Amino acid sequence: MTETEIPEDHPRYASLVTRHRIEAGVEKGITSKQGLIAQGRGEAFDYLLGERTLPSADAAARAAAATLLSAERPVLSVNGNVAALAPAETVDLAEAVDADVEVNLFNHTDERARRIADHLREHGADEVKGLAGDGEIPGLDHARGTVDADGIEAADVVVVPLEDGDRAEALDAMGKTEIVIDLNPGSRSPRTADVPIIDNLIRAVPNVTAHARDLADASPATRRDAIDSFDAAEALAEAEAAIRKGTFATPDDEVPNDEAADAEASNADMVGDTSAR
Ligand code: PTJ
Repeated sequence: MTETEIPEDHPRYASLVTRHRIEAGVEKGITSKQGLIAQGRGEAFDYLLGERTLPSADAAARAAAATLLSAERPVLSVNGNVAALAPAETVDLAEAVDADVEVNLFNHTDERARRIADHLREHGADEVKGLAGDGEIPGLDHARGTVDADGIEAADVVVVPLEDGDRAEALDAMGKTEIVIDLNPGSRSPRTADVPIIDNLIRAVPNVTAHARDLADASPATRRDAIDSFDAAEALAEAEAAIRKGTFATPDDEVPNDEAADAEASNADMVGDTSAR
């Protein structure tokens, strides 16, 4: 069954389309085989979250939009999963916030980087960085630390969806403001982020774009408020509470505040010990 053959009224339509995009990404040579495993992991968390955008993830998306609009040199980092799942949506976001797009791979090969750049151009990108590889993220081995000198190395704000924890920490050590999109609130990357968006990439990227369009003509004070009123620790705790509630969650369920507080206080077990991630 191809993507277009999936019946739109199927109860798990979005999830099935997502799987097809990742499969097609592997077949096209833009997504790594490990990307399939990462997708399965993300899907499990999304299922437990009720496959919906939590209010705290929406607030994070708004804070992310305001942060990007206020940045001097914002960059959107694109890996093999992002390229397969949301190429046009990533290009739209880059346009909305005037950001560069840079291919940045965990399992780097020149061939895959070139294919991803071509794929992004097919989806409307004018310029794609990440092929020069003349910069570095200090503290990481060569392949994982290679970036463009006038891209991620020079950026003040970086969006890193589905990022590896080591690289998220290394970018943080460089003083970057990091916006991480990841479905696992216990993962090191969102815990390192200034703005963690605990949501599926396919919902989060268009949502940040929508907030950016809404905030485009807003006053500096309104943008500042979107950033300052967002609390990263609370957002992580709300997502964790929703996951603890698990498969009983429905799209209309609210996560009561006391559950979010309990989750923050106990910070244990299911998504708790993040030291090895
Ligand atoms: O293309 P490359 O070489 O750069 O590799 C990219 C992957 C994603 C394979 C690589 O970075 C990797 O192995 O990532 P991890 O360590 O498996 O982490 C992936 C994280 O993304 C996990 O925390 C997943 O829960 C999360 N995730 C997976 N799919 C999605 C997601 N988060 C948001 N939206 C998704 N669709």
